[in-house]
Amino acid sequence: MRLYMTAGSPYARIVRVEAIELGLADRIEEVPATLRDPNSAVLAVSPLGRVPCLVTDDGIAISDTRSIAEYLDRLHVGPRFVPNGGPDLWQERAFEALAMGFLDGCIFYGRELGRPADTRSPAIFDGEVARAKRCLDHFETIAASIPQTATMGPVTLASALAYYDRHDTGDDWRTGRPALAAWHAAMMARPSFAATAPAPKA
Ligand SMILES: N[C@@H](CCC(=O)N[C@@H](CS)C(=O)NCC(=O)O)C(=O)O
Repeated sequence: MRLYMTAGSPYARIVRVEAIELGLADRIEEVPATLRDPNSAVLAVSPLGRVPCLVTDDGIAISDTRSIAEYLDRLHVGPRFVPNGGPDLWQERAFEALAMGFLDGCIFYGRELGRPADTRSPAIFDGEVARAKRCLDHFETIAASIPQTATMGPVTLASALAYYDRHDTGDDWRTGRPALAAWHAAMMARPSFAATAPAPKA
């Protein structure tokens, strides 16, 4: 299998962490791609040009993090990475959706941050920052009950927070959110997160 990715993509990181946690990493060749580039390697396999994009051994190009996560999950025997049953299924799915929505919002404002200040849309930027802060406050209130497990929801939130660390708005999200900070530190200590950490920003 080939996984088109960038080292900095928090979405790609979710499935890269999963691959390590499930013992599948040696079956996956990581192919670095560029973004928003007409010459990007990923455009040879997907017109979307987004990462992650997994090309299966059957030649199917899957360009959606959750679908890739499910695909990889079915390649192994053992505890599920993507919960698909059990009494807590909808709680887990609801949490996962919040974590993914938080990540989507962070990407939105991270993109705005990357634009020259005088071309940013204050309404979009401020709205996304407000959304992120509401989510962070919510995650702080439930941090004690978020499992520190290699499963879809927790890995998504941990990857999103690591992205937030690199594209923050100038204020430290850990201030006033000690439970979430401790939870995140525990997740980041997993070898799978250490192995997928992007290079520090110059
Ligand atoms: N909903 C997609 C989002 C993937 C995504 O937006 N990836 C970013 C990199 S972090 C990307 O490829 N951006 C380039 C673009 O949108 O053209 C998923 O879950 O995989």
